[in-house]
Amino acid sequence: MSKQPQGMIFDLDGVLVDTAKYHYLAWRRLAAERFDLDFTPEDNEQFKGVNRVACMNILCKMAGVTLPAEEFDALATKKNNWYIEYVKQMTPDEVLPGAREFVQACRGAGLKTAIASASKNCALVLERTGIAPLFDEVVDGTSVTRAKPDPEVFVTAANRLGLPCDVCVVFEDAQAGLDGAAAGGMRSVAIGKPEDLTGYTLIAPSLAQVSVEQIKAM
Ligand code: B16
Ligand code: MG
Repeated sequence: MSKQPQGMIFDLDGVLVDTAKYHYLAWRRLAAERFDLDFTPEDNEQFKGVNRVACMNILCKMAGVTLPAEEFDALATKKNNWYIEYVKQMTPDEVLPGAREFVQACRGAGLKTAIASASKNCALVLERTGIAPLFDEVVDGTSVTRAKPDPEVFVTAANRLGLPCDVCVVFEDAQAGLDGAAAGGMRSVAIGKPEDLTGYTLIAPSLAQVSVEQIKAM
């Protein structure tokens, strides 16, 4: 029998906040400007949960080019600057439906909470949306070296919460993140559609459709 969950580890983009659309718009602009590529929402699925350098590698592969390191870095920076412009305009309204309420309910039930995000812009997103006080720990792309699906970001979050991985549950919208949770020996709740995702313990369209009772019964 599985152990009772004690730690809730949340991905940021696409689970707690609606920033996935801004990443998409910035990659789409770069793909059009530099490679004359039409970057579709389907292409974007591969970019979810994956760190910036890994996303650039996928884009170069899609365009069929190998870039010198200097241009590679310059393009990644350009995309990031566009993304930051969007994030600077964010308001607390862009916290996803049910997210604040669900995290609060978890804390009210005595569960520990953490963020595990690939993003190096996590601090700015938290500042704009005001949700940082809801979390005991934040682990982001500035404190880990290996990209999801490597479990490093989730295992680091569990360690910082002072909990073993088998009592932690990961909430993720990206396949790379669900794979990372499984590799770290954690149960997971997929946020999204069953046709896009696999390898999870539970699935729901958003945190508005998940209850603490369901998690405790996992
Ligand atoms: P940045 P998450 C991820 O955040 C995004 O899903 C992914 O699309 C993005 O490329 C990655 O962060 C890196 O973000 O360029 O801001 O460092 O879903 O792990 O919270
Ligand atoms: Mg995500």
